[in-house]
Amino acid sequence: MEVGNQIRELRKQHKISQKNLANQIGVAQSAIANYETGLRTPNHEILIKLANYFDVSLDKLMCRMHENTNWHDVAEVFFKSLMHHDLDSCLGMLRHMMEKGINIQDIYLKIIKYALVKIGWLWETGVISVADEHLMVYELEKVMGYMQSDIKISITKDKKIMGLLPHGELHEMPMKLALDLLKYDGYDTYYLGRNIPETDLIKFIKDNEIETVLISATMESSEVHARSLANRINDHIRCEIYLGGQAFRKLQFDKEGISIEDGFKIVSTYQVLMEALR
Ligand code: B12
Repeated sequence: MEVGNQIRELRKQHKISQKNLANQIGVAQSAIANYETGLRTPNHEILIKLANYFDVSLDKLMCRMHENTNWHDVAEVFFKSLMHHDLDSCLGMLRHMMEKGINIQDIYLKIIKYALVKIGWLWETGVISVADEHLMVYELEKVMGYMQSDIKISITKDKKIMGLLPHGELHEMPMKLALDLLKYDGYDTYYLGRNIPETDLIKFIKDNEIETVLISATMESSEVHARSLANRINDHIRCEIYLGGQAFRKLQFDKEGISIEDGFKIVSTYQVLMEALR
């Protein structure tokens, strides 16, 4: 059941009209009507007011969490707060989910990734400007940072993992998402970005005893640079190298979601990488 249907159900159970409910919550009657028909999704603040008024948990109001989570609704509410640059609500939602024991991988891949893809879609369709796109991505990264400072991260796995971007690639978020997830999973991770002089890069790998290098390529034009970066690292030092990202989406993967090439592997998803590292 979607959040709108749930609001209607609860309103009927409490035998209250849309108008009265709107007065109690401090919104217009049309807002309640729009929530109920699914035309609009209430923001985090309104959801809390509704949950308090009906005396139900947010989980119940949103017909979720865990296995029954209605991820689309949750992701939409989060996205709406981000659109309004309401970072407190964004963070509040993520904190609430973590308190409820929702796993961090779901939060990243179903809420944060959803927001990134939706930002891209709104930009592509001309709904938001490049300026809005940049600001929202920046704010999203800030929310991810705050969230991290809330969690006690401990290194439990004896493997150091470094993340790089190929030459010309500006899409950092996919790599940062992967490294955060690995960090939450107990790996020691390092993000170095792009254009590190080769000698410095090799020295860093040696000095820090990095065992695994990840390279994320989003733009089609980055595919060739990602492969050449992997080959150049291989020329100097032996370490596991995994490539991933949208640039490889047309590649034929084996049934495990991996494509094995000379000196490195290309993986189709984060989950496949996590499995491969185990
Ligand atoms: C944010 C964003 C930007 C930001 C990046 C900011 C930052 N700090 O990262 C900025 C504004 C810089 C930007 C710039 C551009 N962008 Co842009 N951008 C996006 C957007 C909206 C989100 C990207 C993202 O983070 N997605 C979320 C991640 C988590 O999902 P993902 O990329 O699919 O990654 C998944 C897997 O591939 C995998 N994965 C990814 N990397 C790795 C690595 C490993 C090792 C593993 C295991 C897995 C893995 O895991 C992820 C989770 O499932 C996308 C829209 C979209 N649909 O993705 C466009 C998008 C990627 N951008 C696009 C374009 C065209 C551009 C520009 C050319 C725009 C322009 N005209 O200037 C420039 C080019 C920049 C450059 N040279 O790299 C196109 C790319 C088309 C293509 N594939 O060739 C997209 C798809 C938008 C579109 N539909 O047109 N962009």
